[in-house]
Amino acid sequence: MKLKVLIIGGTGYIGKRLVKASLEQGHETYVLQRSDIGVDIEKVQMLLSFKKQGARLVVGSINDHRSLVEAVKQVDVVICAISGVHFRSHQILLQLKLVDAIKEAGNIKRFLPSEFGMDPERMGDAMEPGRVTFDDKMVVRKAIEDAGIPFTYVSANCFAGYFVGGLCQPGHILPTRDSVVLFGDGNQKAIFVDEDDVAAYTIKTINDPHTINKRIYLRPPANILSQREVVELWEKLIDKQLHKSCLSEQEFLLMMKDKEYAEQVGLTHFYHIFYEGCLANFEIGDDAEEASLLYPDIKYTKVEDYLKQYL
Ligand code: NDP
Ligand code: GFR
Repeated sequence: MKLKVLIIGGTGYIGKRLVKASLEQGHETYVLQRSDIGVDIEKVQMLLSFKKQGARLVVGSINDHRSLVEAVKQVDVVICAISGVHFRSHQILLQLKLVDAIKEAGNIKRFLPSEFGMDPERMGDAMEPGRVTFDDKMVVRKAIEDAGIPFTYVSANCFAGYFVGGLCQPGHILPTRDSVVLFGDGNQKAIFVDEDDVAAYTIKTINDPHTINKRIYLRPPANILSQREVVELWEKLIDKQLHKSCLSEQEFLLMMKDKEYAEQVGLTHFYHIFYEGCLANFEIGDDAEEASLLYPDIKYTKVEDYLKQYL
């Protein structure tokens, strides 16, 4: 069934892929054009290109309640892909204004808040300062559920661009041909998803009754890999062995101490993923779904193929 879909944060890293996937899957796609856009030429050019591809631009601002209510009234589904990196300003909490607008409009069949990572409900014991990401996302979830808004939460695991590109090394998004530092023995399983597949799976969920008021985990089976396995796939492609060193948990925590706050946030995410294995160390319960099982028609990109672009 074709829906009317509004994407907030549509010119962002995952947002632009959500716009593309929504158009590709045949939905009437609306993109918020923020009235306070200023002289951001890249953003304006991207919005104009969305329009050329058939999207409708809706002028509004997350800080202007009336404009949000008017925008939401035009659609069936709202997806938010607002940034998660500006922790100090708690950007994620701007979504509380969106929840208010959706509640007032009263017509929304499904709201997908900006998650697309680790399941914040499972990160209650996360380390400072990275826990801010999960605490803020849980505040938004509570507001959604208190307002009785139908939702789907997408836990996308690791975006391949951030994690596969750099062979799971913080500060790197291009693969080395020399040496690599492994987290511990490098054998903790993680899960990697091409961002285009994150978007395709996300759009598949919006009119699927199986996913209403559910968490959806993206676990494409070929991409449930350890850091060591990612490195080995790269070594095979370049036909060369990398020099490998192992960073113990203690050394990692010590190294993290003298880093800037913002860098520590990302580093703690790496810690939970690659020392604790938080993405793959649990079974998906009956109260959740797994996307690659729900949507086998999505031919997802395997990590071994994703890496070829870096040759
Ligand atoms: P971006 O940093 O690309 O920002 C997305 C959008 O946020 C921007 O395009 C902009 O919307 C909007 N935005 C930024 N500042 C403001 C503001 N002050 N007021 C209103 N809107 C604002 O986001 P990402 O795509 O990197 O992150 C989206 C989600 O994905 C987050 O929840 C993040 O935690 C998660 N994520 C997960 C990763 C993973 O590996 N699993 C990796 C990276 C992110 P507009 O387009 O309207 O200008
Ligand atoms: C996997 O789940 C998540 C991942 C999540 O729930 C929230 C955020 C992330 C990303 C962040 C995106 O901003 O994990 C780390 C961070 C990306 C990042 C990559 C941060 C610091 C780095 O040095 C880095 O190196 C590739």
